[in-house]
Amino acid sequence: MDERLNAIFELVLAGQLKVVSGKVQEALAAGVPAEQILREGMVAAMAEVGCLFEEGDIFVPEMLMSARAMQAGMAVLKPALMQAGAATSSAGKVVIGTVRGDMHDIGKNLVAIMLEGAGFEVVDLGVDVPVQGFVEAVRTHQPTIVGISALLTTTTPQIATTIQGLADAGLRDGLKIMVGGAPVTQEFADAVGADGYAPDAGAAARHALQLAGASAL
Ligand code: B1M
Repeated sequence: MDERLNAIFELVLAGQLKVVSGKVQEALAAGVPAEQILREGMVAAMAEVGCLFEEGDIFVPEMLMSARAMQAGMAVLKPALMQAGAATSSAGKVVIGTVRGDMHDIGKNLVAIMLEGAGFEVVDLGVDVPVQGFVEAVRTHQPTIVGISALLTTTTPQIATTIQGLADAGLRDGLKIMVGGAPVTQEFADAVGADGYAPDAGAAARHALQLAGASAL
């Protein structure tokens, strides 16, 4: 691995919030593509953090430090990632959030960045969003797409509850729903009646463009 990417990987892994931004900036200035920094430096480090946590080698505070370091790096990468999408016209509006009971937002934030890069106006509801939060946001913002994220096996059922809540509120017709998050699969998305599923942020932006195109027909 490129030594700059390796340094970013190690800094995110060690939760070195203060130095990671500078290293990401250096890598960008040296011509390393933003997408590669994200994938090989930062996302790979978070996957390693997950493994270490699972094995009991690190605990929640360390996981949180790594998450903060990743977010600091993402802030530096954001303009370059959005430029890679290079949208010129508005693709529509997306309301996005992480479900009730779930505090994970790094993946959702990345999806939001890529959606903005693809030309969507994004209304980010944050984390721990109750069904009623999605319902009210759809009433207020009238989006083309609702994006629902969940990272825990214990919170994925909330995706189904949220989709049902939108239907019960009479908001499901004409609304496209896209779901994602590490434990979410295409099979799960089909089973809960979502219109779309994406395994990562880049795929989410491409899929959202397809869904918005279909909804405009
Ligand atoms: Co948590 N956590 N965590 N955690 N955490 C996981 C998810 C876990 C897999 C770690 C592990 O054990 N290996 C595990 C879940 C196990 C399970 O459910 N099967 C876990 C656990 C157990 C927990 C706690 C319960 C720990 C505890 O307290 N004992 C606790 C729960 C808190 C809660 O939510 N109620 C907890 C807490 C935390 C922190 C707060 C410390 C922190 C989150 C900080 C934050 O997000 N601001 C944290 C972190 C950092 C992780 C890991 C290490 C990294 C997650 C991440 O950011 N990945 C994670 C391990 C792992 O994922 N391997 C873990 C990087 C990110 C870019 O990927 O989020 O997958 P991801 O997003 C991707 C795709 O999934 C997809 O695109 C994204 C970008 O490519 N995607 C979408 C996501 N949303 C999408 C939406 C879409 C489309 C695609 O459409 C709308």
